[in-house]
Amino acid sequence: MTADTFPKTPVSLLGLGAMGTALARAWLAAGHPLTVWNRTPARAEALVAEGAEAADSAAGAVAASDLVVVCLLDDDAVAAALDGVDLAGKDLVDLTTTTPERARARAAWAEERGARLLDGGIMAVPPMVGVPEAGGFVFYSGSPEVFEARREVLAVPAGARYVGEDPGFAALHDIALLSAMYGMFAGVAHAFALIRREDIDPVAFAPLLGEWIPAMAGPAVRQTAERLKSGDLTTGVVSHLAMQVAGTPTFLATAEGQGVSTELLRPYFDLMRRRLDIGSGEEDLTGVVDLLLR
Ligand code: FVH
Repeated sequence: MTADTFPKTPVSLLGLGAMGTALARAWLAAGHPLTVWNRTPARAEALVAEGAEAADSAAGAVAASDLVVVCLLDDDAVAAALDGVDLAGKDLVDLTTTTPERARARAAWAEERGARLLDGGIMAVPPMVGVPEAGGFVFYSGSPEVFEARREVLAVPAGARYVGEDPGFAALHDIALLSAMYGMFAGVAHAFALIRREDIDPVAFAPLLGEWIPAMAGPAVRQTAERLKSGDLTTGVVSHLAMQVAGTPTFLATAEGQGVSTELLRPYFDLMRRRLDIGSGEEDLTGVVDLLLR
């Protein structure tokens, strides 16, 4: 039997929004028998034409396969869709974005109903799904048995990365990476605002920014992790905290001069100043991390 003729795992998928539809197409393209359900049934029509079975209820979709994937707007939608549905014996994979606390509660809820839960955090946008070279992936946490048993089918839409038995860890990794992304988006917005009123072509400016961010981010992420682990915030520092804090008035003055709000910059600069007040000017910026802990 070759990989092409090996029996494919049946999948039931609840939720046919932008992400659910992309997931569905990836599993259909890989030849997995797919049963779909969506609150608004019309969204299933195109997928039925492509080979999916449409269930007329969430319970019907769940009954159709041992592997049930849920990708809905939020955890309230998951609760609404699965209310009263018999989950006994099912492997439930919840790809809905949620908090670590709610993922843990959902795992306990599933266990009470006789199901094993694997929570997932999708690190991709819909056009990246089913396109391995796009680099998208999904964090998974929760039942290691479900991950091992379902790894192959879960890896069809995007790379599958297991981050631990704690069902909250996939959501935590997801939100941590997305939080860093929003910090990056904030910096990009401020940079474009600075040049906005000048005779500078934003399209010509973009590659400068696009090369600068990864050049700085890679080493900064690695060094921050190493310093957090070792507790050594000063050895080998090339851009000292004291120097960086001394430079902050220049950034604020430039923003003011360009008629740009400093509201995105100030909170971070305030943290740098607070760290300098209680730490050492010879540190790098790692000390800011623990200032955020409450
Ligand atoms: N799209 C993206 O870029 C991101 C990428 C990273 C991961 N997210 C998360 O994926 C979840 C689903 O996102 P989505 O893009 O598919 O979202 P929508 O297109 O808005 O579709 C929402 C689906 O949820 C259904 N739904 C909403 N409320 C309920 C409810 N009370 N009961 C049952 N279903 C519900 C909705 O159904 P309908 O409106 O078509 O009837 C859609 O199927 C999400 O957690 C992202 O954070 C996507």
